Amino acid sequence: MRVFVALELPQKAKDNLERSARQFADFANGGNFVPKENLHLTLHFLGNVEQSDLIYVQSAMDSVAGTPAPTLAVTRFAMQRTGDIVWAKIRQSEELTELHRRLGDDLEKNGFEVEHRAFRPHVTLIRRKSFTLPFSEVTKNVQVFNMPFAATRVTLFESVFGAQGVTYRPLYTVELKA
Ligand code: 2AM
Repeated sequence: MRVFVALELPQKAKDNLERSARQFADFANGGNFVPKENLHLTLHFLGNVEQSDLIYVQSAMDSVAGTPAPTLAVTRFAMQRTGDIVWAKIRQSEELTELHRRLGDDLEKNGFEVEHRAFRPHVTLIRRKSFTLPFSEVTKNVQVFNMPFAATRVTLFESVFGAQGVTYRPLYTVELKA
């Protein structure tokens, strides 16, 4: 199964991102807007993992349970390097960096491969975007709701591909200390 570990976003944060996404939609020719309920911040993408190995992911997650919850805030909207994905960039913080590092270390100890390139915290909003104006013009019309919020839930999700597109099925959650 295709799995990843992510920070869940509080409902209010998802509502605000959805409000920005609706403003992007006014300038869109197409593109896949991520459904509000799918919005998340990936900490570690694991790819295909056998169901019987999920316990080792869970035990790595247990090692970060109760550690400080990062305070997140959207800094701006940006295009990912490939140019067809719109991200909400999330401000780096010590708690977030530390959570990402600790979880990565424990996943590696448990035998999983994690990416070592720089961690760029983001929430993907739109895939295969296509706008009627240059992106720099579009963003002038999109409000950034930058009120900080605590992300207290680290969840292991399975990506499930179905007729309705992709859905993320939560398999296991640990709580952080707010
Ligand atoms: P993205 O939002 O930047 O696309 C579920 O697909 C989650 O896993 C998404 O957050 C996605 O990141 C991330 N993901 C998917 N494939 C990935 C890969 N090959 N490397 C890193 N992250 C990936």
